[in-house]
Amino acid sequence: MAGPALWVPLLLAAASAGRAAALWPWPQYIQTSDWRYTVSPHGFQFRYHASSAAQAGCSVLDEAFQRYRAVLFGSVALRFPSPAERHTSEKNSLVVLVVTAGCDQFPSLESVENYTLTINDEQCLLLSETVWGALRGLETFSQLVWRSPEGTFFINKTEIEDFPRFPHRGLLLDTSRHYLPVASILDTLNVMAYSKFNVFHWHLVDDSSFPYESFTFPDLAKKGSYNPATHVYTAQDVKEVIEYARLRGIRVLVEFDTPGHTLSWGPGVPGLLTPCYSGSHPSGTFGPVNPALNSTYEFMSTFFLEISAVFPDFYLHLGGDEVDFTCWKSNPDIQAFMKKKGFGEDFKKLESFYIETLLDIVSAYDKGYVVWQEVFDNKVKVRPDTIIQVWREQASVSYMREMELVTGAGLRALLSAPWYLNHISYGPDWKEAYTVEPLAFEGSPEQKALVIGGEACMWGEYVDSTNLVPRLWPRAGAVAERLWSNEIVSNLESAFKRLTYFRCELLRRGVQAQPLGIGYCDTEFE
Ligand code: CP6
Repeated sequence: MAGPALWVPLLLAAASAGRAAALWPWPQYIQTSDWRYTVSPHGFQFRYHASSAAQAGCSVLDEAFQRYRAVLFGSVALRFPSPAERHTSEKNSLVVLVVTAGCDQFPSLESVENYTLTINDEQCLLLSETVWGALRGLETFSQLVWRSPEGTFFINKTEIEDFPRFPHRGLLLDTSRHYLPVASILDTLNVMAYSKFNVFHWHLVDDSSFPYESFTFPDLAKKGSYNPATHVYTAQDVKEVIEYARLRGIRVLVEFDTPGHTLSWGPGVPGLLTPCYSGSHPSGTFGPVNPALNSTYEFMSTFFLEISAVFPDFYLHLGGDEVDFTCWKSNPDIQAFMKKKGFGEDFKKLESFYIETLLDIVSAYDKGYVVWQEVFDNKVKVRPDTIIQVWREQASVSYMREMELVTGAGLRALLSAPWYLNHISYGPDWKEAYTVEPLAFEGSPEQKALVIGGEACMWGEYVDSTNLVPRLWPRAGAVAERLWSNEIVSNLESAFKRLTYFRCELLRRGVQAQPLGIGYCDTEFE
């Protein structure tokens, strides 16, 4: 992990130079100075190094160059560079050298996001193993360029060597409790890239609505969405989200949560849900997916075959949370099935039977899976490469103890229990999210290595496109830095200054991020 010996991680001694002091998230190693260079927007270029494996035509980087040109100089009316500016264009550029191409691939859990950024008398050089690392470096570069009150652009002499602490840095959006327009999702992906998040966990459907337009089962959205004409994601929408995310180095981890949280599936798939009984008669209400019928598993096989093809990420999120047993208990067919299987009165065994069968189905499609912690708590037999997402905040078992238990069983873990952005309070609540230390549990180094990251969650019961942005930003940034930066980056004063600055930068970039406290932004109303 140690970088070149002369490099000091600047942690408490916040660099005074230029804007390096304001980077968010903070890089692993940085050395910066007061020495600065001017950057002229007119002649500035992003260029591929002659020995770069990626060259012009690399979609991921070509498009990133365009985006970052707009982020850097969008407010400047560009004119043709003067002869003097053309003369200096050699140096007035960021040269990008990527070691392995892979411009047409999708990012994955294994993607290497390391990069180094060198700004000195000779050059501005961004060096990375992959295009995904180059994207992270471009974002850092865009945060290093600053503008004097006179309007001149500068960048300070700087050396950065950077890489993420955790490979899975996710943000969950819930598009079932409220439909989120595709534009809201794309806007969120942009800001995720600004803060180096790399997984969009799409909690696509739930009890309230089924906005996913399935081509195998069109009735699901036709009968289960709020409005099949307006409140659905078409195949085209889904493609657009996946590609927009890819171009920003973000994976789309889609969740189809079963057997609970499935009421919206009922109208589109007759017989899928368990009819609840009151006494000896069906009450007319429905419970979780019916685990006692072969037809349920036939449906799931076909449905997840489609999902496996539509979503390119190796992982699917299969849910498995909060299964309410009341309806199962009331139903005589389920009772008979329990008896036949010898489950006794233990409905966790029934739940496990369902999940195990589902996991086998999905495994056969060459997909890995993430599940909520109940699947582990209820002792479901899972593949050793299963990822368990720890979400329960106020349980008999604390979330840190749960992390210990999950990793103790040799399974990989994701932490989200302390990171509910939908919860709000009056005050600087970003600090609670920021001060979480994901590895602060009792365990061996091998256990700690099984923590692959975490996710900030924005559950949608009280959130739609009207309040999503200020509720997400800049608070999600606190989680982003915890998952990217070194564990020792924990000084609250430095974080407050930098996050405040980051929030002002978000405003400048057109993101309606809420304030962290009393104050103002220099660039407001520009
Ligand atoms: N929706 C779904 C939710 C929650 C979960 N699943 C949830 C409930 C309470 C808290 C956090 C999350 N709103 N489908 C649990 C993963 Cl505190």
